[in-house]
Amino acid sequence: MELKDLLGYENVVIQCHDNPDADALASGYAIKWFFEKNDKEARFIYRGRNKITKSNLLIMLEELQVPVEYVPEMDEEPDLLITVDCQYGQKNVTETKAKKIAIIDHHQKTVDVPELANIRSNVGSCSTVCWDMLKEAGLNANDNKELATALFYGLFTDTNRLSEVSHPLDRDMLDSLLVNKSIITEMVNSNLSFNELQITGKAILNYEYHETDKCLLIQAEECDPCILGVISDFALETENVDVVLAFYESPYEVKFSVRSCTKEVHANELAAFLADGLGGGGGHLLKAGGALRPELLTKSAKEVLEERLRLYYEKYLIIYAKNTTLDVSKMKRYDKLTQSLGAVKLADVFPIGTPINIRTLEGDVDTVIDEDAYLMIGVEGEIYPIKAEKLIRSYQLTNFVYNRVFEYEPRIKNTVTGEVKKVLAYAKTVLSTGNSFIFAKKLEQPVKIFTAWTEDKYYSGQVGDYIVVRADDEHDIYIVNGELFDRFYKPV
Ligand SMILES: [Mn+2]
Repeated sequence: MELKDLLGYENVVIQCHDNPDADALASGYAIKWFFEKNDKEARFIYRGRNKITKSNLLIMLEELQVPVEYVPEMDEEPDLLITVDCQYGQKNVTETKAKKIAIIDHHQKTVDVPELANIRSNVGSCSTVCWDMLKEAGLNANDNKELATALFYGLFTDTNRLSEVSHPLDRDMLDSLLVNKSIITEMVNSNLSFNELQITGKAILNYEYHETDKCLLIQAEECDPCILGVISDFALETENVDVVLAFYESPYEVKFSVRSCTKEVHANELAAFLADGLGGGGGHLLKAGGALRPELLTKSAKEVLEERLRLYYEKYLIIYAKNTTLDVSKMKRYDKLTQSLGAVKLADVFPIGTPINIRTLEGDVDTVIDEDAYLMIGVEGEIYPIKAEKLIRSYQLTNFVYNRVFEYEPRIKNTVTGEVKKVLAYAKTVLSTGNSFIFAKKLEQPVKIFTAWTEDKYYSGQVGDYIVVRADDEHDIYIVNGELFDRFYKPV
């Protein structure tokens, strides 16, 4: 769905979830502004039992002139109701009767999605979704500085002060918004109420320490999710604590934050594992967060999280490739098949000497373009820089166009001028040359492997994936996805 699909309706109401947070307010603000820019009226409302009282939000309403109305009782039945930062039918949004429903959100889908919907579950905030939709509609949020500041603050608060941002679209928005920093500072420093300060203290007093895993489990009362970030960041500083899981349970949601300071646990992987099938989780290696849907839990959130935490720690065998030699007599020998991949000569995109930022789903890389700099697009769509010499050694260059579909098409920014170009227009097909032999076997237990090249970051392999070692280098051990293995290798 695009925003222009919403212009054909007369009586339009935008509604965010009850007890709105900054992201919900910024999102409704953005959509209302879209209607204004198209010379149409739309009301932006929130409902439920409580009027906003949190001081950072009161500052936001006042200083950023958020045009929202509190409407506990609603008589009219609009032609179009757009719910933002929530999904019509969820418990946290008071039901408003309407002839047509549209949904703009970034949470996991929990309802039957109507035809008018844009739900992007992996994006950090609904503000980001709205910002992207405005852009698609030809509008620039920076033309309204209060709105731009509100959108920034929406992402800021929904991702624990940006520490849990992981989607490149969120980073695109952060790069582009012009914000009023002094208002942000003011809101950030009115973030905790005295009540929440107490919740923080009480939660920390009730920690549970799992000594073998050096893991701290902390349950808080229902609170603003940002408190979980405050609690877990602080608790992680304790000696002999490597991982912190802080959470609260409410009838509407279970929210949690994960922090890790050990290279053997990636916070984002643990968060995704905790929420698997019950909600969603993600973030960075060191900081992550997530949510569970209470209606899917058969026991208390605490029991579920404790059990999953234990399973997570029991699950993996850890391998340090540098000091490991696998017994190849128990493995089969394979030859690598020819693969077709993509490559981009960076000097085709911007002139030699240009400092650039390459943005992909996996993260950002900064580099300077030289004659030999290429970008590889791997079989699974992963992007990494490669030098001409290595490229030519292992691949045969062709002049064929390269095409594939990405969840987020990688883009390259000239960091001096700010000009951004997408990579596909410059990509050519390359073919891998065969003749490299490996030994491989299927994993019977999940592993975390620190390869010889990445001593501070591991790759996870699950049962059914393959563990592989190069025939000519016993320490070059890595994991290959089980579903893709047959496409890459043939037995010899
Ligand atoms: Mn949100």
